[in-house]
Amino acid sequence: MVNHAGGISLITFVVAVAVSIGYYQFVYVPQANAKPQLKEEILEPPESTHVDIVEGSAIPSQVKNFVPAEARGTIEISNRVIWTNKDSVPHTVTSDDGYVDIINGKFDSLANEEGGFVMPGEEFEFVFTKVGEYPYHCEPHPWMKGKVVIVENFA
Ligand SMILES: [Cu+2]
Repeated sequence: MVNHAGGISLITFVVAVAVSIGYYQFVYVPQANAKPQLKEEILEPPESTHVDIVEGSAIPSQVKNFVPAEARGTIEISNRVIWTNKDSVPHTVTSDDGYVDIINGKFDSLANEEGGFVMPGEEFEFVFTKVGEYPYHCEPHPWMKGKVVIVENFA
């Protein structure tokens, strides 16, 4: 009698553990790791904000490099920023404070899978999925400084 009851409670215990592990592995963990659901307009904004890296940006005495130095985008509309290197030397677009976007990762052309430097005539693009201010610079030419400001959409 005692043994039989013990057997049932052991089975109950094993089942309960299996259910908890299953819940943790297949329900809790996937939910905890899932990226937040963001609106399509944030992930794929219909418009882009443009910044030029102008000719002569590598010259320390030249005041103009990232133009405009402060680029403004609106979330859900133009929170994708595209930098075009119109200079004759490679540059980078690198966050001052190591900002990591929850969807698009590190705000740094050097962290980009295509290789890092924005070569002459090429573009670098980054989609900011959150309203905020994002100061950045160029790694080899630290006097090149810019800022992206992504503002709320009041439309
Ligand atoms: Cu540069």
